[in-house]
Amino acid sequence: VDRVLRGRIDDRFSTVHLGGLNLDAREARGVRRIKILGCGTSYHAGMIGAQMIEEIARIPADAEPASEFRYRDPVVDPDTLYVAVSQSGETYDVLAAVQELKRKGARVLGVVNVVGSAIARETDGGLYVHAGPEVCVVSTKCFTNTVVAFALLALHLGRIRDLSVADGKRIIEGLRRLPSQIDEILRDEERIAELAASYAQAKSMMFIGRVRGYPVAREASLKLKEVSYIHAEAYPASELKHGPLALIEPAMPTVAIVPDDDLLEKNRAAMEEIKARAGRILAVGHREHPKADHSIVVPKNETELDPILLGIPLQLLAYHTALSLGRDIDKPRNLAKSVTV
Ligand code: F1P
Repeated sequence: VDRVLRGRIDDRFSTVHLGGLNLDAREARGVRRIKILGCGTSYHAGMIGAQMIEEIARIPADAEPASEFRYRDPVVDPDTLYVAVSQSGETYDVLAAVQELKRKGARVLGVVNVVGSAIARETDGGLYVHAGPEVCVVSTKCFTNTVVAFALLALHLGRIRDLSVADGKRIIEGLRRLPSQIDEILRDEERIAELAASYAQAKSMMFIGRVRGYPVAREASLKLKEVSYIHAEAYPASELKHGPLALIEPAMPTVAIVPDDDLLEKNRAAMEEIKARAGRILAVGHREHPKADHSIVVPKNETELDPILLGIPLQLLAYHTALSLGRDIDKPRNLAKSVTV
């Protein structure tokens, strides 16, 4: 990890690039803002990454779909570090955004899975996420690995800046616990499959989450759409009352991302609003939720790292929903493995 993060690009790596961040401590301290760009699942991983960078490194950060960014003649700020995210490294919208940024003199890093891909070659440095090949069209393990890569980036930047030694150690220990906690989630697969079969008849589903839970809700809804073709909407839980509550009724189940964090009470209140309108709720968090009809419980980690584990049962939920509907999960209709036009 340290080698990947600390290394500067070495000439030996120049044909594949991404040999390291290519950012020394002085440069890293000078970063005033981080802007993350990606499409689809990679955009959602970037949203989580932006939150981790804000929480752990205390650098203002946000994510935007690269497909929007490239068309709006963006103002490029020299103190902003841009990060392009892509599983395939070939997605044209991301590549075009990188080229536009480079043309305007920005420094762009990549967080990419496929070694030597076009985006990896165009960026000034960055991280390979080493998820291995994604054999199916939709990105799953790469999503998880990309979020872990962002946690490492946040930790690295935090350590160069003001992150305390104790917090750094706490996050490292949290990262070390992930593999066994992921195994624990995977052991729950049979129950998740049963839940998926019971929700698979829905015509439409709502996904809600607040702050760390919101990008997880977005990715879960995208995964469900992509492989099961069930219509799914994701909203920040606090936006429910600004309109989407009108959609809640018994035929519109809600998947609520409700981790044990400082927002738990607020999230419980959102579940009450849904129950008051006879909505069915599947809660995903760190405990059984009496207000929900069903709960999926994932192991608790450090709060900043919660999104990593919360996403995994939702990938399984989408997979088993699609399976129970007889969909071709590896080759969903109308989707390309990488969108190169
Ligand atoms: C981005 C992406 C995928 C999505 C689909 C189309 O790909 O939007 O997230 O599942 O395959 O492309 P990438 O830039 O991460 O390779």
